[in-house]
Parts: sequence; C-alpha cells; structure tokens
Amino acid sequence: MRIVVLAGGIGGARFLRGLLQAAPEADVTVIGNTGDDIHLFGLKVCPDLDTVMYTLGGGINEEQGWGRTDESFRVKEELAAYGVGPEWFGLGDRDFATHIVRTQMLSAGYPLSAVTEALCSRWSPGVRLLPMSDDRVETHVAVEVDGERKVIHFQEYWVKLRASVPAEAIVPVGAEQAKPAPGVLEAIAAADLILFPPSNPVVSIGTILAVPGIREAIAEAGVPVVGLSPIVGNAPVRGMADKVLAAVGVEATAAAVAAHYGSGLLDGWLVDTVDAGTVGEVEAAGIRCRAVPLMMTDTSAAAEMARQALALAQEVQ
Ligand code: GDP
Ligand code: FO1
Ligand code: CA
Repeated sequence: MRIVVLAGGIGGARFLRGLLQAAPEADVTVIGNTGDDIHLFGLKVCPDLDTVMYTLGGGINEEQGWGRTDESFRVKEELAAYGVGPEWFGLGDRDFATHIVRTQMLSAGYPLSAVTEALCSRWSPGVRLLPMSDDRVETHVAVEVDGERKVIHFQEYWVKLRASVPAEAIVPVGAEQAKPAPGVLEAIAAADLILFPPSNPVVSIGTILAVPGIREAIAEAGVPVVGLSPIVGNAPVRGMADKVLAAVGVEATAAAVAAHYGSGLLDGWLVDTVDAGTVGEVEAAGIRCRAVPLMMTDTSAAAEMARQALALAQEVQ
C-alpha cells in the first residue's frame, strides 16, 4: 500500500513512527513542511524535516521532541561569547553538523530534496522524506508588540515569544511562487491513501497545502484522505496551535479543524474519545468521523492510532 503523509515536526514524526509499526509493509512518502525553515549563522535549518528524520532514525531527543539526543551546546556558547546570537534558538553541536552538511550541499547547487535524501541515507528513516518544495518558503507572523505592528519569522514568534502575543496573520512567504518538490505530485497521484497526522493545521499542514498544486492534487487523487485531530478536549495536546488557529479564525476544537480542512479535502477524521460528542457535527459536514484514543503516549499508542486511521480509510473507500 502506498501511503502519503503530510507532516510537520513532533506530531507528524511521532505519528509516522506509529504508522511504520502498524503497517511495516507500507510504502510511505512523507511531504514535509519547510515553512519553519530559518537561516541562522549562515546555515539553513529545517526543523520539521529534521524532526521527522531524527525521530524515525533514532537520533531524536525524546523528551524535547526536537533536536539530537545526547546534545551539547559548546558552539552556541562560543558564538554567544562573540556576542553572536540569536540566544533564544537552541542549536546543539551534533545538530549543527546536519545544518553544515545541508548548507554545503545547497551551496554546491543541490536542491533541498536531493540534500534531504542525502541526509536520510545516514538515518534510514524507513520512509521517503520529501520537502514540500525546493523553493524557499518562510512562514512569517504579523504581531503587535508594545503598540507596534511588525512581521516576524515564525520561529521568533514560536520559540522566542512562545506565541504569547496574538498573531494577527500568518503568511507563508514565497508559497505562492513555490513549486512542489520533484516527486511530491507524483507520490500523491500514485497514493492508495493520504493521511494528515495530528500536525499543526495552520503552520504545518496548512503551509504544505499552500504550495500551489498540492491541495488540488490531493483533492483529485480519488483515494481516501483521513486526518487525526491535533486538538483534544478543545486544546492542543502540546504547543500553541490554538494561537495560530485563532489567527485564521478557526476555533480550537477537533470539529472546527475538520471543517477548516473541509469535506472537499477530507473523507475521514479521527477525534479523541473525550471529543466523542462532536462526531455528529463532523459527520453533518460530510466527513466520516470516529472517536478513538488520540494521545501518543508511546509508539504503540501511535501505532493504534494509525490502525484506526487505516480502518477509517477502508470505510470511506
Ligand atoms: P511541530 O512542527 O513540532 O509543531 O509538530 P506538528 O505540526 O507535526 O504537530 C504539532 C501538533 O501535534 C500540535 O498541535 C499538537 O497538539 C499535536 N500533538 C502532539 N502530540 C499529540 C498527541 O499525542 N496526540 C494528538 N492528537 N496530537 C498531538
Ligand atoms: N524549539 C524550541 O522551543 N526551542 C528551541 O530552542 C528550538 C531549537 C531547535 C533547533 C533545531 C530544530 O530542528 C528544532 C528546534 N526547535 C526548538 C523546535 C522547532 O523549531 C519548533 O518547535 C517547531 O518548528 C514548531 O513547529
Ligand atoms: Ca514545525
């Protein structure tokens, strides 16, 4: 079975680990969000691609959910001693190596998709990991700080400000001109099933869908599209997804996120058992819905979620 998964960072990666356990024979292509990418110290950092690669490759810092295991921060300390920041973004020494290799290959002329494939040859993630686009897309957030309206990089909003100020708009800069990376549209067209893991609907999956051609290809693929809610009990399980949902006028509920994707895109939607009361509302919107446990407490819980998504896909086939 050929499965295409649109993924952000932590939510996407942990779900994928479960999916690979639940369906070890499946041929999985991951379309990763690159809107979170940032240039720091002259290096290109791709947090969501790296989170998927490290998680599936066994190199992730499990507690944190991002970055490398057994990490140290000597380089960051030395940079700080020169007064060179940003101090608010925790790039570790082992992680730095990934960004150095990536930047070196990009400077030599390789597209991000080829660079990602090269990095993955070390990690063997068990999936084909494709960036959504080889073109530069950067999510920016319009905020008002001390009465001044300004637009900042998504990482500054998320990591530095911890989404503590209201986001007035979320803009995937460059998305309109971006082309899907080689293999993305082909993988969607060849898929037997398309999954939206419990990733951020705005700044992860929303950004991927903002690349012209991807949303259309999914809608036209003619195969089940099944999603899992990242919102449980009217709150994000982790992170600040409610803040970016507010910016696009979507309530932080499992049903509102399903309606935001819409029945034109989604055939099936899984909500957590605590949200069982919203199943009727989702179904009334033309999306088949089931309530099952959606907390990825460990890989077997994530695998069970994947099995439920595969079962729902069978139903909507
Ligand atoms: P990010 O790029 O690291 O923010 O990761 P993603 O975009 O892939 O996923 C972030 C989303 O995952 C957040 O909105 C969380 O609410 C959601 N999430 C994280 N852990 C869980 C979980 O165990 N269950 C569910 N249902 N959602 C989760
Ligand atoms: N997230 C943080 O909250 N603080 C950090 O210092 C931080 C550093 C970092 C370094 C590399 C990387 O791949 C990811 C990193 N993240 C960090 C996570 C990441 O930037 C965000 O959680 C996601 O992009 C949000 O969607
Ligand atoms: Ca992310």
